[in-house]
Amino acid sequence: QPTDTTDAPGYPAEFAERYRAAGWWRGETFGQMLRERALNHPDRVAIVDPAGAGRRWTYGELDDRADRLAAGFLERGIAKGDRVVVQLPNVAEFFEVIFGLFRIGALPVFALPAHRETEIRYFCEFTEAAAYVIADTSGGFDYRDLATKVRAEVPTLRHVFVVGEPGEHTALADLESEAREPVAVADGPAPGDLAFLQLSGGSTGVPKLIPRTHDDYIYSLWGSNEHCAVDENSVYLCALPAAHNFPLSSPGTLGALYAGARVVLAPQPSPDVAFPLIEREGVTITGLVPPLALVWTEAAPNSPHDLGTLEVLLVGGAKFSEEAARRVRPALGCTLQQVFGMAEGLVNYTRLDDPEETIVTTQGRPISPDDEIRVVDDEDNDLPVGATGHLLTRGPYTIRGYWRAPEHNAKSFTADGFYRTGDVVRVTGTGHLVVEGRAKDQINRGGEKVAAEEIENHILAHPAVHDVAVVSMPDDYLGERTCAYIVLREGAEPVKSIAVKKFVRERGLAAYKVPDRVEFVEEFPQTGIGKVSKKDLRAAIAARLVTS
Ligand code: J2J
Repeated sequence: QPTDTTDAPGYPAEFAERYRAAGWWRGETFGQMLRERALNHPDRVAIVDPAGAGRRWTYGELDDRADRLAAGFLERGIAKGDRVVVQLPNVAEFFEVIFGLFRIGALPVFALPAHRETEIRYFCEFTEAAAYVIADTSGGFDYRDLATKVRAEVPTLRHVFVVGEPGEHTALADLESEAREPVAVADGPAPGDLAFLQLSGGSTGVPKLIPRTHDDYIYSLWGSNEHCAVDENSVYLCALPAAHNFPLSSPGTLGALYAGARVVLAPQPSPDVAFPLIEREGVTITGLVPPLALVWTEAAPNSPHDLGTLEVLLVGGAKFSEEAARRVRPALGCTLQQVFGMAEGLVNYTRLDDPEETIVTTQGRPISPDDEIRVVDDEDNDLPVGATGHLLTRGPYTIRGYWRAPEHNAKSFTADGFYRTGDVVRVTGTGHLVVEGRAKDQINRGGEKVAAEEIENHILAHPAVHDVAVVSMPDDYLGERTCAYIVLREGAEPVKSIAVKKFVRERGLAAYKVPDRVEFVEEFPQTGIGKVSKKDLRAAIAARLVTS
């Protein structure tokens, strides 16, 4: 059963055959994978959730819970192909929910805990979601109120399931207990079917959705496991938000579960929360974005906790400076593994046995021998090895198009199916990639991606604003932060920076999208062809930061 080509361009038959013949696509589904692990080692611990009194779910228990939830979803009329927006913090229920959905072939849509009304409403509306799964409260925020608002606005949204106290919605625990018959794996999705929709970092007005199949994503998991030496003895600490593609799949929680390893959930990535967990659970591998990796390397030498079990620290999501990279091994006593990945597919790792110089100066090389890499100029001409240019890629776990976005796909993919990553890279003689910059209109705020256009659209809604351009500005901690340059309407009353930030926040956006700084100007610098020159704006704000 092929991918539904009306929603998402699938892999052309010749490529699918090749990836299957090469052994990359193993013909497995997530539902089947968990069932097999549960049969082989039911009593091994799969998930450790230290929140509250602490919980340890074995593979047998996780499988059983996923089964009961799957049956519960079906009883409520949630069926194969339906979309379910999942917005949970790092709690064990995240895994029973997604495996319950995987098992019946319903598609989780992975929202982040930081998302607010505007984003959630969009995900629910655009995907015509049948259900929305939340925690009651987390990080001081009540998701039930958010769900009430969104439910009133989105007619397709028939159910809200709540981990914890349900309020006016349905408790996830009730859904589980009502269920009786386990769902047969055979009734679920086929390996070539979509498994879920992941969010793109994006550079457009609204985030694009990334359709991933069981076959392709599972390859990225076991491929990652091989390069990161994850096996059944590994203990993976999930310190970043679990739904993000990096901690989910590189090799992440799902890679660890594929290997029959143990997943430890950290409610927070800070050293005071994570270090005791590393010591107590014997964590061997984890993944961090660069700002957190810096915090960890600074905290480790003075920490009372023994981090001796930690073998590998993956760092990715944004460029990790060579200087910071050099500090990892001395401070943490483990191997740094740089990872340059994207939710659309391609993931690169430095190899554990690469020379130290390669580990600290490159962002790794692709998982698969069948990952095709092109580095091109502005006209799509291939550049010689070593030259810096646009990265295009195609391969056994890289999508061929976004979900329900044919117009955008025509721009983001070449006619022969290469994804235009928007990253500017060069390839070294050993085939390692070095990220040199970015051509997409995005700000990478320490791994959190902000699409300039999305924020610009919100700021444009302000009555005093005539025009706006959102650009990155350098930042010691996050690498980049956002700066909104604003031209006010003629005759408009002056507006304060803080009022602009408040305005954006009140439109119901994730806090990380609120501009860090606002600058008012009379007009924007122009490029030769009369477009706003963001390059000049970036240079202007960088210069101002140096002098102030
Ligand atoms: C520079 N830029 C990087 C790196 C990602 C593993 C790791 C990360 C992601 C991720 C992921 C970078 N150096 N080491 O999905 O599985 C920037 C690039 C890239 C974009 C993708 C994974 N690692 N980036 O970050 O979909 O610009 O995935 O195109 O969030 O992050 O962002 P995202």
